[in-house]
Order: sequence, then C-alpha cells, then structure tokens
Amino acid sequence: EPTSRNRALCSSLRMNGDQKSDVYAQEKQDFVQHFPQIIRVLSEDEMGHSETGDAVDRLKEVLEYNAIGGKYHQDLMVLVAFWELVEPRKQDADSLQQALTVGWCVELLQAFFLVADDIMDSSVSRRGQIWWYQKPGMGLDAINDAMLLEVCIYHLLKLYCPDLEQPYYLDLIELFLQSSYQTEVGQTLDLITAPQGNVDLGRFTEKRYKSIVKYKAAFYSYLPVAAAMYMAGIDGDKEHANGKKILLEMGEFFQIQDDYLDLFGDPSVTSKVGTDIQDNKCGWLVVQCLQQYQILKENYRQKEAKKVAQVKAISEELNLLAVFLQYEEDSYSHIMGLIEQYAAPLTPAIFLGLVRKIYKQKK
Ligand code: DMA
Ligand code: MG
Ligand code: MG
Ligand code: MG
Repeated sequence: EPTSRNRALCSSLRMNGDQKSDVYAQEKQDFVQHFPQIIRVLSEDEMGHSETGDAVDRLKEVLEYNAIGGKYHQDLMVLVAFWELVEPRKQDADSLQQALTVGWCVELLQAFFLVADDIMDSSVSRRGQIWWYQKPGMGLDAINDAMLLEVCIYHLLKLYCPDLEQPYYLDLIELFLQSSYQTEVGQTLDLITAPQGNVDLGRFTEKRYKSIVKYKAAFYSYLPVAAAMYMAGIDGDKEHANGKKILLEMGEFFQIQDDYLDLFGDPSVTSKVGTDIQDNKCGWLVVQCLQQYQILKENYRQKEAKKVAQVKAISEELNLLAVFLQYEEDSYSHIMGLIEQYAAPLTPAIFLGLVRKIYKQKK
C-alpha cells in the first residue's frame, strides 16, 4: 500500500543514511520496466506512416542509447511525489502509467540536454560509454537526435493523457516548456561565460556562478515534483512557490556537487570524464579559488586587525600549516644529505649545530 510504503521510505532515509541508495529500489524497477512500453508507444504511433519507418528505427536506437543508464534521480521523483500527493483511491493503474510516463518525459528532457551538452562541452564519455555524438559516423547528426528526444516528450504527453481537456495536460506542457526555457538560458550563460580561446577569470564571479547554476540545473530539479503536483491537481501558486524554495536549493547543491566531481570524481564511479578545466568553465572550484584571491587583494597590506585576520584565515583554509610542516621535513632531509656529502674537510658538527637550532622551532 503506497502510503505506508512511503512512510517506510522516509524512516529508512532518516535512519539508514548509508543505505539510502536502495531507498527507491522498487520505484526504479517499476520505472525501468516501463521503458519498453515507452518505445512501443512511440514507434506504434508512427507505424501507421510507412514512409517514416526508417526514422522510427533511428529513434529507437537514439532512445536506447541515450535514455538508459542514468541515475534516474529526477525521474523517480515524479513517481515518489505521485505516491505521496495523489489520494490513494485515485492511484489506479492508469494514473500510475501516466506517472511513469511523465517520469520518462523528464528523462527524455535530460537526455536531450545531455546529448547537446556533450557536443558543446566536447565530452568524450558518459554513463560509461562513448558519448553518442562521438560514435563513428555520427558527428553533428547527433543534433537532430537531441531534438528528436525533445519532441518525444510532447508526443508522449499527448498519447498518455486520456482526456486532453484535463487541466493538468496544459499545466504539464507549460511546465516542460518553461523548464526547457530556463535550462537553455542557463546553458547560454554557461557557454558565454566560457568563450573558447578567451580566458578571462574576471568573469567568474560568485554572482555569475549562482545564476548559471540556478538556471541550468536548479529549475530542472523543480520539474519532476511540480509535474506530480499538477497530476495530483495541486496547481496553486503558493504551493508551487513553496516547493520551488526547497527544490531550487537542492538543485544548486546538485550542480555544485557535479562541478566538484568533474575535478575530483573517480571516472570509474561517475562514469564520465571531467572537462570543466579544459573547457574554461565557470565551475564551483575555480570560483572558490578566485574568491580567496579577491580577499587577498582587498585585505593584504592593511593595518586593521580584522583585515589581517582575513588573510590569516585564507592560510588556514588552504591548510598552509600542513604545507609548511611538509616543507620543513623535506628541507631537513635535503640539508642533512648536503651535510653528509659536502661537509668534509670541515667538520659536520658546525652545520649540525645550526640544523638543531633552526629546525622544528616554535619561536
Ligand atoms: C549540464 O551541466 C547541464 C545541463 C542542463 C545538461 P554540465 O555540463 O556540468 O553537466 P555534465 O557535467 O554532466 O556534462
Ligand atoms: Mg557537460
Ligand atoms: Mg555543460
Ligand atoms: Mg559538469
């Protein structure tokens, strides 16, 4: 029974933070099992038109390669929110099919963005496979495939909404269009802040970073929950604004984590190879480094104690004590080596006395 299952989910999330990857195992299984139906529905609809048969084969190939193998985090949110928001008596087989399909629409939107994003970011691999546009013979034809993925969203929405007069059908279409618009604005900011062959770190401000992230990732995190809200008949501005408050924050975190993993993630775990540095991207880490530099610029060579403390705080943040201790260790062994090799004909004691005096001193 969904509601009690959900309660169990929530408590297991609270109690077993370390096992949380399994929390949505059942939803993920339902979701993945629905994929063949998505393929079938999309291709059957075209089957009537004998002229487009080859295009349908291509579409199938594009879907199978690009829409499968992700983490399905966002898509599962549609299902999870659906269980939570729709009254149990209205959770019938048909509405479950719709929730699964809308979840797949979220995945198709993601796949559409990623196929295009990987062309623009010159990425080479994702989800552990060569990325679509890098496949032999593919090249820029991938642009059309990306657009195919996008239009399938609206096709599916239409096919699955039994009653096109339902108010939520229009809400869903507007939601997908609005989310696409915002994400595209974000991608535009991301790209124009990182022009090819023109490194200008002055552009990489915290303010610009926040805007990029908000638009390219955060709105997209609101999409799945908002979709489930509309399906449950919740369309009030207040409810949506409240949901957005939480989800935009989570979306921002998600992108900062993505930026962090771009540099420090293990490709065998993330299944993709980072390109942010090579692409001149305004990512989280470079913005943090530049902020430290800005603090140095503003506070160095100033007499006020507060400003001096700011500079010292940077040294702490960069863990300069550990850097110094390591340097002291290295310098000590280097000098000892030199004394051993070059002290003769003088006596090593002259040097060793000095070594004892200067190394590991507290004053
Ligand atoms: C991708 O940002 C954003 C969208 C909307 C696809 P990104 O280029 O950092 O993503 P990734 O690291 O997955 O290539
Ligand atoms: Mg990218
Ligand atoms: Mg990108
Ligand atoms: Mg990234």
